[in-house]
Amino acid sequence: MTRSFCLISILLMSAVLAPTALWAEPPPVAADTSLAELIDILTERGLLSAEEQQALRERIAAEEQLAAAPETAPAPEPAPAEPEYPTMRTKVRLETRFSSVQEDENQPYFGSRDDRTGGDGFAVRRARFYLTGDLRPETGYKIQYQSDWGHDKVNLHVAQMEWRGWDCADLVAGQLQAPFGYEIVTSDAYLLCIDRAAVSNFLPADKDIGLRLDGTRPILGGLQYQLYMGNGSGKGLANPNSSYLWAARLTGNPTPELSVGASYSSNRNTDFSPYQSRFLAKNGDPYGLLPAYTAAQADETSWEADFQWRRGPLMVWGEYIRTEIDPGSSTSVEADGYYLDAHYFLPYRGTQDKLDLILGYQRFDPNRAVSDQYDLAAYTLGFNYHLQGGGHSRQGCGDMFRLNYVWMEEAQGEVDNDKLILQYQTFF
Ligand SMILES: [Ca+2]
Ligand SMILES: [Ca+2]
Repeated sequence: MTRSFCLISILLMSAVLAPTALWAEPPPVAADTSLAELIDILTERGLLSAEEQQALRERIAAEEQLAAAPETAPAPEPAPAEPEYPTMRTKVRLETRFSSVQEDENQPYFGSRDDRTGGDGFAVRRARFYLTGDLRPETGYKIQYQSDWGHDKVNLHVAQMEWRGWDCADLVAGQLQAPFGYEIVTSDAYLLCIDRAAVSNFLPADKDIGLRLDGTRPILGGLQYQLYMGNGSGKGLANPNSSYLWAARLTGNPTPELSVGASYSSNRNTDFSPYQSRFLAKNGDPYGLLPAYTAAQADETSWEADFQWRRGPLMVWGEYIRTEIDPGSSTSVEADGYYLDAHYFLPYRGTQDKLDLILGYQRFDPNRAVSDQYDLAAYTLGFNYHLQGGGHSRQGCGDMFRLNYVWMEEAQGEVDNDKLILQYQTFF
């Protein structure tokens, strides 16, 4: 009734304030004239348009109905509807590059395709297509196809199911990322340097087929954990024997600015590992270990520790990894390495999230018992230009131009393999 009273007041005020010429012959307004009649009169006098008349009538009718029956008042906004299952989302990652190596011939291979003879020039470094979504609130899936440089066929890179129905952990099954290390499990769209360090390419387990438990409740006073068991034979391959790859990873945040992690893995009697398929096979098996893998007799044991520290525009990542390879019939080989990368957002046109400066240092030693051409020390100077604005977070922006210059020093038989890489990438 209060609103009706206001309405009447407004109408009467309008009438009073209207030019007096319109009231030359005052209308015979009866004391019991209804509000609707008053509106009709004002319309006749040209003080209200037909649309205003109609709108006011509807408003009065609604208020009268509400006054007569308050229960017909409109219901509060309903909660957002549940998504219609199954849900599906697509993502695309493209990385196109130009690289130039000093002398692109017979250089040692350190995990980047630009290192291989004939590997520089223009290339589509990554072409990835993702389908992700949920079948039900507690069941998700992820499929990733790749057609990267060097692959002549599109192939299945990731195919995993995720069960989130437990309170304490999520179960992930399929072809997935083994939980070991930091840089290798981070999408290269978000790496600080354009390419991973050699130690990340060669020593951690990578994609494998098996089961992973991702803890959702902290343990040991605040640590997150992941546990893995799988074939240990890489993508798309069955297990040749009854030994499996086991891996575990713990991560924590001692301070809001510091993340730390540590991982351990064991792969007994294996026929495959990134060390075997990437380092040994592509460098001509310098230590004579490939026959042990062919016979599925190599035992690998690895551990690592990593940290990521961020404060405002500055970010520093470091990681050390060590692997022992026991071929059974001869002496074990120990391999190790580390990287230390710094990233700083430079002031640029009044912002500080568009242009990064990157400084990187890494060491890799595939056999600590010998000094040879595969002992690497490398320095990187780089810049990233974020097309969308990067934000000061790892997941801030995968859409950027990158420029890296990498100086590569081998302990023996130094070769001219320094390289310049320009990359234009997007991830959406
Ligand atoms: Ca060495
Ligand atoms: Ca060199």
